[in-house]
Amino acid sequence: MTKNTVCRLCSSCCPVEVEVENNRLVSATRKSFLPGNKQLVCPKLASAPEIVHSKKRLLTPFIRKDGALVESSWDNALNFTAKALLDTREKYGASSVAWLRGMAADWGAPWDYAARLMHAFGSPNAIGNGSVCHVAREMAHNFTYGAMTLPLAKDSRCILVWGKNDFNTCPPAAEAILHARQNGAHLIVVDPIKTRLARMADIWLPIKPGQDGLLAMSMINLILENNWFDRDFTQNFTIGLDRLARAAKAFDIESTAQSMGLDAEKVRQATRLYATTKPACIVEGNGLDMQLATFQATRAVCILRAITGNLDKAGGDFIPQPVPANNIRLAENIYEKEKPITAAYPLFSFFHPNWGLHAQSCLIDAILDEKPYPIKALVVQAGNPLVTMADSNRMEKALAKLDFLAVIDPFLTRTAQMAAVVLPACLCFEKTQLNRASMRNNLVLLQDEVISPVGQSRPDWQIVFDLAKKLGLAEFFPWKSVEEAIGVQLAPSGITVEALRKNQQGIAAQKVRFEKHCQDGFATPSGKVELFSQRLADGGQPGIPFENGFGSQSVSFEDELGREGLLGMSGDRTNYFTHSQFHNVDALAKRCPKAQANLHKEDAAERGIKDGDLLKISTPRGELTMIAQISDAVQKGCIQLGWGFGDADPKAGVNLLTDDDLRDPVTCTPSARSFYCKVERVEER
Ligand SMILES: Nc1nc2c(c(=O)[nH]1)N[C@H]1C(S)=C(S)[C@@H](COP(=O)(O)OP(=O)(O)OC[C@H]3O[C@@H](n4cnc5c(=O)[nH]c(N)nc54)[C@H](O)[C@@H]3O)O[C@H]1N2
Ligand SMILES: Nc1nc2c(c(=O)[nH]1)N[C@H]1C(S)=C(S)[C@@H](COP(=O)(O)OP(=O)(O)OC[C@H]3O[C@@H](n4cnc5c(=O)[nH]c(N)nc54)[C@H](O)[C@@H]3O)O[C@H]1N2
Ligand code: SF4
Ligand SMILES: [Mo]
Repeated sequence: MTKNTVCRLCSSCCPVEVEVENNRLVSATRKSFLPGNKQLVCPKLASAPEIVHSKKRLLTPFIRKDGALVESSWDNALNFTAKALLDTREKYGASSVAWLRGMAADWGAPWDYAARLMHAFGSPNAIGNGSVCHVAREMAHNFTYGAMTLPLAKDSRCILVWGKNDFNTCPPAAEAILHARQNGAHLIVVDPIKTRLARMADIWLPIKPGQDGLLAMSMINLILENNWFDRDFTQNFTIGLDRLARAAKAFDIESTAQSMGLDAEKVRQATRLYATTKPACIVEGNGLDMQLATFQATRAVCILRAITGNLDKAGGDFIPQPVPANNIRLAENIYEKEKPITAAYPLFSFFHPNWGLHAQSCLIDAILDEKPYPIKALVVQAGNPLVTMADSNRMEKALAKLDFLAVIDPFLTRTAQMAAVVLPACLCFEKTQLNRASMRNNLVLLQDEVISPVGQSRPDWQIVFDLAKKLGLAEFFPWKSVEEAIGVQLAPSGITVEALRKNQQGIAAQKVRFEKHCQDGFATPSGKVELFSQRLADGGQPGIPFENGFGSQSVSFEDELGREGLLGMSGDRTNYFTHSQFHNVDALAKRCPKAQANLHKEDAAERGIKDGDLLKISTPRGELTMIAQISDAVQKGCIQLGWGFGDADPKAGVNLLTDDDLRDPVTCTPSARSFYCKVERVEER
């Protein structure tokens, strides 16, 4: 039987059609606007049946007894968890209990339920991982023009891809770029790695990692000095142009090119092409995340969109039209009563009504250093922080120090192996939930249950509702089914679950409108695009990006290892895996069985390294081993370290090397993406 749902095996949230036989997933196909022979294939989706029906799935809850995890009934496991959380509240107060969600729960309403549960329990500390991902960038957009733009690449004439690798990480976005390219659109790529997109670009700017703020400010300067900006739009709809122009003068391309490792003339060409082709859009990605100046660098990129007049135009950068929905968190009440552990990052913590708290490194501070106060019990939902959070050794100490750890996951991850209770969660095809990714802009799609839960696993929503009952909080979860809860959330849109099941392509909530600012202004305090932000200045941050200079430190361990070391980069996200996930799936693992370190032939020769040698790579935080591969995609001086292998191979986790001490002052982002490291050969192939 053919059914429709949304795949959530990675954060791309693709609408898919699946074949189901006898309650087993048989195959799954991504829906695409391209004809079949031009569509990109997602290997993870192709392996969905193997992932879902894997022998490694957790089929029952587990409780730790005499040091070992033993099978348990749901009732016992939930009672055990509830008792631990209630005892902790009794002893140390409700705020000493925290909930951490990983990326498999973002864009998902189940995360709203977990936050609601924590708030009802009395703790403000429902924490997400957005400081290393999308939310830090979303804040920069928000502070510039009131919303995070969506690049309309498919209809664009010039696409500037900035730190995004869509062929591997988001096939629908890659298809949009391919389509535009076939229609003659220009393509510019800013990426230290020669990705597939970089190979097909008109201009590739192989920037040195962590220098994006320099490049964006240099481009702003070039655009203003050469009059390549949109005078009408800038005059009518922005504030702070003169101050921006003054600040940008410090970023003259002749003086910045060398630090970025770029050719000044090429930057000039790229800037001119981007600024003078209309409409143009910027597709930005995780390459801008995990930097010590993530916030300001992203804001500078946002300003490029504004001064070139591409905001909210067809083929430009669209200001989304979110679907109206009820916010079911209880946050307003809780933050007034209880300061969250992320309070040192107030601008980031409270900038958005839905996103909640994302300065995730604060959680580790609170466990280990008991600052601003101790966290004693933790529930981890849909994340594997032991592998994915910066500085794994520090993370491991923190997890070991907790009085209580519960993990909600479909698999026994390394994080789950440290837990007192493990609750088996369903994967995306086994549950119905609202998927908020499409709801950011107009469309409601139902992620619908297409097979029933594997083993005794339960959907996240049900685990939260059941735990609420055990905690005496049933009154906050009066809904008898997830459909009823979704009905409450969607009420303001007038869209119902019933209607969504009938309209499997989704339901649009409103008519698409361009250039909404002409009528409505922008959703910022001034109603304009804030090149200068008084809100930031009032919060003690530069009102114009890099107004006080670029700063001397942009990557970790430069002082310690900058001379002898190579610049380590966390990558590549291959399209076989999602972070630490699916390395346990044979069909995918055999495509890429071992973590590889890709490096330039000259760096390899200097160190006597050949293809296939075993390398030891170290920083002051720790060391790992990977297999050397000489690659023409990597610049001299850099080494690209395979990402996400730390669950399958504890010795190959990139975060063994990363630092969590230095952070972006606005978003608490550590530099987990780029860091100097020492590279040695330990064994010949
Ligand atoms: N297959 C797969 N798909 C995924 C995921 C996955 O793990 N696997 N993860 C999902 C998630 S949570 C996310 S956030 C997205 C991320 O998806 P993307 O945004 O595409 O992120 P990455 O592939 O990590 O990095 C994008 C590019 O940034 C480049 N880069 C690295 N450092 C820098 C830098 O300093 N400056 C610039 N300009 N570029 C740099 C990298 O070389 C890479 O080509 O993918 C999602 N989709
Ligand atoms: N050095 C470095 N660090 C990074 C990154 C990097 O590129 N370099 N990337 C960063 C980014 S962008 C992100 S988003 C984070 C990702 O960090 P995590 O969220 O920790 O990443 P995953 O390894 O994908 O872990 C997701 C977990 O959720 C489980 N899961 C899957 N589906 C479900 C579900 O429906 N319900 C539940 N309860 N569990 C489910 C999976 O089995 C898996 O264990 O890592 C960040 N850390
Ligand atoms: S890219 Fe693949 S794994 Fe990710 S949501 Fe889309 S179909 Fe699923
Ligand atoms: Mo992410």
